[in-house]
Amino acid sequence: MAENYEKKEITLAIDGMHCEHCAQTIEREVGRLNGVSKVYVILRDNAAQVVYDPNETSVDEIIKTISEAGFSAKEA
Ligand SMILES: [Cu+2]
Repeated sequence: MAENYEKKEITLAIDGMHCEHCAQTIEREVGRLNGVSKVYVILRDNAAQVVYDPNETSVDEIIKTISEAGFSAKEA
């Protein structure tokens, strides 16, 4: 583990989820990003909690990944 390892947690508001499958797609795609250590999607709140290392990825990259999966996201 790098010495400059950091953890940040963000909550994103997600638009476009219809079912548990959508939630799982987001969890899988965001979970694939380098630096993401935890992603938890709450379907009924249209929200996602992500724990990530800002040295390895960024909120912009996480949001872009969610858009590429077919949903829209913004910081809550
Ligand atoms: Cu769905």
